[in-house]
Amino acid sequence: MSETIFTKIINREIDAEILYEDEQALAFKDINPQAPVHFLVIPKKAIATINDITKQDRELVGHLSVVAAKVADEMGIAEEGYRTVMNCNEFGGQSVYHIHLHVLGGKLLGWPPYTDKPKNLE
Ligand code: DGP
Repeated sequence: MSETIFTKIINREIDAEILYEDEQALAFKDINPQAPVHFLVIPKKAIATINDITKQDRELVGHLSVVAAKVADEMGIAEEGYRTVMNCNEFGGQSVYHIHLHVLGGKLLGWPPYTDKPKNLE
C-alpha cells in the first residue's frame, strides 16, 4: 500500500494538532472541520479501508472507539453527544486511504448525511 498523508502525520513529517497518542493510535484535529469539534482517530498501522480490516485487527479497531470516547470527553462533547463515522471507498466519501474514525460534535448534527436523496428513497 502506498503511503498516505496520515503516515506522514504519524512520523511527524507534517504538522497536525495532535490530541492523543499511544503505541497503537493517534488522534488529531481534522484540517477541514465539519463541526465545531472534529477530530480523527487513526491506527498507526496503515490499513487502507474498512474492507482491509482483518480478524487480527479487531482489538486495534475497537481501540479507536475507546480513544474517540476518551478524547471526546477531554474536548467537552461527551455528555451532549457526538458522532463517529468511518468512510469507506468512493461512495462512502473516503479520500485518505488509511482508515480513520471521524469524531464530530459540539453542535446538533443532521441526519441523513447525503444531500441528494436517492430516487428510490423519495
Ligand atoms: P475522508 O474523506 O473520510 O477520507 O476524510 C479524510 C479527512 O482527513 C478529511 O476530513 C480531511 C482530513 N485531512 C486530510 N489531509 C489532512 C491533513 O494533512 N491534516 C489533517 N489534520 N487532516 C487532514
